[in-house]
Amino acid sequence: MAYETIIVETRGKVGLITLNRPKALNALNTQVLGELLAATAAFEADHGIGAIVITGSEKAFAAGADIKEMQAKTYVEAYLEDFFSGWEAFTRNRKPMIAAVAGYALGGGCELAMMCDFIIAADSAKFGQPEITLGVIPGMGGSQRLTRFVGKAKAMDMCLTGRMMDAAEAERSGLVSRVVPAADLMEEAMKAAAKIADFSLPAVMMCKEAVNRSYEVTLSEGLRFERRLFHSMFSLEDQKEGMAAFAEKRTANFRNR
Ligand code: CO8
Repeated sequence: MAYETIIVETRGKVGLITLNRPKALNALNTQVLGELLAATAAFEADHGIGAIVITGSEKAFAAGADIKEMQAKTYVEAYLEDFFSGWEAFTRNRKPMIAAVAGYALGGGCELAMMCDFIIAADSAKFGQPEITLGVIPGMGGSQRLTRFVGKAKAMDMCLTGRMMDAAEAERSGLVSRVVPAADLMEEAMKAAAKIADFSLPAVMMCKEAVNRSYEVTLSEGLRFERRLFHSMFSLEDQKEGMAAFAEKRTANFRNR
């Protein structure tokens, strides 16, 4: 597929997607969503890919949903087309996705970053849910995911005032996993992705599934789910290899990666 709003590359076992609408600060429109879904689906189907990195530009990861595209929509249009429900499909990707964020991650941009499995931020990153300034509220999960990640106080503050959080505050608040100098962002994100991609793919995918489950169910159900997955792993060749390699003091040579 020829992409117009994203750049798709493969670096070793890592799939790299760069949002590429520089004139609109990578605003997320219907075309971007369609292309992101197609690109991630292709990486999902490619057994050579073990992790995905999604990034934007130095100035903006993404400055939100495309305001100009949605501005004139009526309620009926938004409802009938279930506007932006496609993002739910994006979150069903099973391989790990890292958001490498520099510059603005606002509105849908912040929400896209939160749909990834973790966020590595450049020290230039700015996160925000400024929808309130447009007379609306977050519509791609911001009110729900941000609250789970940073807690009610910060989420209310961000969503009600529309203020931005810098990278240091985002790290303190648990929104991002690490902050790195802007110049090192891509190297760090690609290194993290390559490391993940070098592990056993079924173990990595089950690990992602288990952590995500903790957001959906009670602790006892989550623990049960984790244990069932854990038990099932004793059927993996990679479990035998990983544990044998430890005992033999050598590097594991996982078959499924
Ligand atoms: N949508 C469309 N175009 C945008 C967007 C956007 N979100 N953000 C920036 N642009 C465009 C600008 O219009 C401008 O275009 P042009 O050159 O043609 O005028 C170009 O990008 C550059 O932007 P600026 O000149 O504004 O650049 P600045 O450096 O001065 O400012 C900012 C950068 C602060 C990021 C500023 O662009 C800004 O405030 N952008 C909007 C941020 C925002 O409000 N985002 C939230 C959008 S709403 C949203 O995401 C809701 C998601 C849920 C919807 C789900 C529905 C079901």
